[in-house]
Amino acid sequence: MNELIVTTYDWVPEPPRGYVRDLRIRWALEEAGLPYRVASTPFRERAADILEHQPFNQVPWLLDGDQSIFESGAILLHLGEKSTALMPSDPRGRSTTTQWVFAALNSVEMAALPWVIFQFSGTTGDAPGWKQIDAFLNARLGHMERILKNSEWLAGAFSIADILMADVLRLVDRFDGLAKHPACRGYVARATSRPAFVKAHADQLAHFAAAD
Ligand SMILES: N[C@@H](CCC(=O)N[C@@H](CS)C(=O)NCC(=O)O)C(=O)O
Repeated sequence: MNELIVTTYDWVPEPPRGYVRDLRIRWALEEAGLPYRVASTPFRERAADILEHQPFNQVPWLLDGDQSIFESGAILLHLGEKSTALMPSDPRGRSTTTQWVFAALNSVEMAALPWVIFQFSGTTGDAPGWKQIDAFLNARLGHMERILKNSEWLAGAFSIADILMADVLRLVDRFDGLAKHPACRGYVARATSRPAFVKAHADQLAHFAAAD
């Protein structure tokens, strides 16, 4: 098997630590027990070659031998092919997992991200657009609440879909956005108590702290 290398920044300021998206990749690799190493690219002065790997000048990307893959969702789908701990191997199970991967990114993260930007910038309350964004996210959370009341994981067994959905929801939880959605909150707690998440999270914090 090719060597798997996850690239993230060498350092980031405190607020995003524990939430930089290389965590999604580390988490999946830990769940699958696949060997990997982590490489760094400078955060402050972006390296010229970053755009060869990530066209939006961001992290993470994965090297699998001579193949370079960006977008955390695409990387997880790629890794899903390597382990049934991440994605079932039967066509029905794969399609179910894939639909929830897209739901996490395109239906929930799409609503969560603008909400989180308002929170990070401290401009909620009467700020123009806030009420609409808050209502948009809460409508999506209402549907996730109904689903998660009856399901431990999204696609039957734990999968890459749960890595993405739980990672999206835990950023909302950071700003107490799940207070009215106890099933979503329970799901985040369930996912983030998994040993693979705990290790991935601790490893990311240690990686950035080592560069302080
Ligand atoms: N859709 C991309 C988003 C990547 C992304 O937002 N990366 C952040 C870190 S989590 C980043 O590099 N931010 C710095 C920047 O945008 O300059 C993915 O899921 O991989």
